[in-house]
Amino acid sequence: ADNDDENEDEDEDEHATDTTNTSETDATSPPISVDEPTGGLTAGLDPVLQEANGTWIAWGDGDADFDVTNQRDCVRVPPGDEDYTLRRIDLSEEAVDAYYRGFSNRVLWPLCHGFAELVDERPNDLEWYRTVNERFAAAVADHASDESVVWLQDYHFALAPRMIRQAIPDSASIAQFWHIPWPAPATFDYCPAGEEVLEGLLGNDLLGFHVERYANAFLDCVRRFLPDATVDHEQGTIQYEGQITRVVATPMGVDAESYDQHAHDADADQLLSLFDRYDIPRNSAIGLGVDRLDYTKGIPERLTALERFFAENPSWHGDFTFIQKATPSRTEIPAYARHGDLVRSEVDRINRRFGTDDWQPIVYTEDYVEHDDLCALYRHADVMIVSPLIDGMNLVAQEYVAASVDADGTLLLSDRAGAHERLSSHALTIDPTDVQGFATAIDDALSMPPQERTTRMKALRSNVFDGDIADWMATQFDLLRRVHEGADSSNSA
Ligand code: GDG
Repeated sequence: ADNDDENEDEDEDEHATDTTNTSETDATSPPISVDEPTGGLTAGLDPVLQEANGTWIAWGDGDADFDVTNQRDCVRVPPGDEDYTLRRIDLSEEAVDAYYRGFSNRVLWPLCHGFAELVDERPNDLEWYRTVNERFAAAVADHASDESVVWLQDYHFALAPRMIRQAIPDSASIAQFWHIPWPAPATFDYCPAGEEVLEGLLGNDLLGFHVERYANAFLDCVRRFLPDATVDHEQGTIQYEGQITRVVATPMGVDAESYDQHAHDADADQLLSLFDRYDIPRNSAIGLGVDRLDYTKGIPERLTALERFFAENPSWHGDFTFIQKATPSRTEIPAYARHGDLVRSEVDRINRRFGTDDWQPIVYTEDYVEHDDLCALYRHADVMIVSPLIDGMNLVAQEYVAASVDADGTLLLSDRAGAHERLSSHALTIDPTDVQGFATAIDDALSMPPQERTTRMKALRSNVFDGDIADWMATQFDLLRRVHEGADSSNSA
């Protein structure tokens, strides 16, 4: 099911919680059609929910407005099998604006990414964030029993765990995965209701981050802002008001098999039609960037480095084309609107500077790219550039690797992405703000001997396949079970 309100990545905007053991049914349901997204968290959760006969609680609009039209908020899915319940929380436009575009994305998102200067809280945002967290907590309480496992996704639910803890039996397990970075105390200090946010998250039995750095920053913040909490950095545990929360780093993977399979299926004709669609000379080498249009993704810095590269390497004019797929995101928020304008004007300027009648150095598109086309682009991109200024993980880097079935491409990866901790040994590391170093790395990637390219990519591929989304999912539930049973005394996660 697609609960997405902005046609963004399904991973980020699920706003979902899951509980097991529901008996909810609706025998009078009219037929429901379900789009199954390929790869990503949604696809990963689906089999888990089916096996657990659980409940998926989410909000969303567009095609998912079955509850509004049919006056009900629970349906059994998937059609035909009806293994689990999808419960929809209907939010008013005012609620979405204040809770989602407000406190979540004007406050927590910039703050957690270290952009304190972009925090832009409006008067009702926090109150709506509380209200929506309460509504989700109440919905969880409706469905949960004392054997339930409750799993919350992301920063849209910082307050809900404590509310759920207060509403359901003590023996239920509550876990959360925080998909974005966690800031150092000096930055978190700017968080409105910062103590309430920390207390909310300490309702969890298990709190997961992508990398150790974020988990440690969370422990540091609790130590600094909740003096009554007992923080054990060694064990990664926090005791607060009688509750123990285990804080872990569990890097998320992608559905590597699926990207591999789709990339294998992408034949030469599909690639040629993409070259035609984007007006790229047939013999051009390809560089690729795939990002939400977000100020954290380092797109302007990437364009500056490409400009330097083209200025220094006229021999590549006409022979190397960079495709930037940018997905418009949160466009109602001024910082995003300004950022989009900046990116578009930079692309125009660079294309005017170097472009000819037959060739544009940068092909820029905001159109949605179908999954199989994306896999074809990944497979055939000679250079993939992932250059965030900061990023919780960055799945695109891993998707590129999983789809590089010919092992002949090179990944340029920012040292500020969580993914760098997994892939640094065989990617080319870049500092996104070092223009000259970045431009040189593009040149290095394009002129790398084929043998080295293949060696690097094969090593990256075994890393990505060894820690895929299924492993990640299994780790979450295994840890939660161990934590809940009190059997987990190591800090080796
Ligand atoms: C957050 C964190 C963390 C994009 N355009 C198209 C398309 N996409 C897909 C990509 C990828 C996803 O969007 C983007 O995922 P990222 O991980 O790169 O970034 P965020 O959206 O910021 O995600 C991030 C993630 O949560 C998971 O924890 O890694 O750090 O910020 O899957 O493929 N897919 C298709 N067409 C497009 O045009 N098919």
